[in-house]
Amino acid sequence: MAGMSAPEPDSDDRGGRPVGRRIVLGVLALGAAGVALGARVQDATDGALAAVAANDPTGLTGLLPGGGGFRFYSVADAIPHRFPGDYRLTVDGLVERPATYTMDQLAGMPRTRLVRDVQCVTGWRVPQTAFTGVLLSDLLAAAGVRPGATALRFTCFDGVYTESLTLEQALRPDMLVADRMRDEAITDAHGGPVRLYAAPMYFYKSAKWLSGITVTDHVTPGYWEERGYDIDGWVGSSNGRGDDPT
Ligand SMILES: Nc1nc2c(c(=O)[nH]1)N[C@H]1C(S)=C(S)[C@@H](COP(=O)(O)O)O[C@H]1N2
Ligand SMILES: [Mo]
Repeated sequence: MAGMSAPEPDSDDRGGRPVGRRIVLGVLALGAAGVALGARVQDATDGALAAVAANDPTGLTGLLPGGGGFRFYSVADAIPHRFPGDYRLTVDGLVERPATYTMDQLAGMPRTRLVRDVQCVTGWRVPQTAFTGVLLSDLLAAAGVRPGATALRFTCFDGVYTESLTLEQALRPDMLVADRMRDEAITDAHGGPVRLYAAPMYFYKSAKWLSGITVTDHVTPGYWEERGYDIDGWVGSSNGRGDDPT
């Protein structure tokens, strides 16, 4: 990782997840009698997690680290929430037709479902995870990319996180603006109602709580890229890792 000392995108010892941790512990205390709570809650067995989830009217077990193999992560202090009816995605910058999309409008566009391994740059992997949504290339075609455009900048309604892609990367058929994950609405914790899903790249590229796409004439490094991670986050050939890009 280029020898840098930045905090890792998923380290548990940063200050950025107190709310998530408190909720997780609360949920476990509520329903998981018999689960030995070690320092790492993700060590809880799948069976125990399933038992908790079955008795969880709040749905908050979706936040459990290790639930389905995912680790919840956010650099913001809290999990932002947006009701689907209030959600808007703006597309602007170097385009002929700037636009604002509602969830219904996104749902009405051509849909793509991708099933790939989710791979975090810190090593955890979730095999064969389905994401469904609208191809970035379709949104760009609708907007009409103007000459001189070379990159995209993504902003999030957590107010903190940003991401980037080159225009060439964004036009690939495996770059999605996703509104479904594992064939369900994306939960708040996983970046719902809409997140980016950059399938061929490490998961830090997949900005959660996506609110804006701005087409630009230069790449603006994203949140973790400012902190030392590769801008071109290809699984297997970036960040000094050799993961199998399945
Ligand atoms: N807005 C936002 N998007 C984000 C992050 C974040 O902190 N904030 N973390 C990234 C990282 S490092 C990973 S591994 C994934 C985690 O997604 P998950 O919480 O759905 O597992 O989201 C990525 N997108
Ligand atoms: Mo990550």
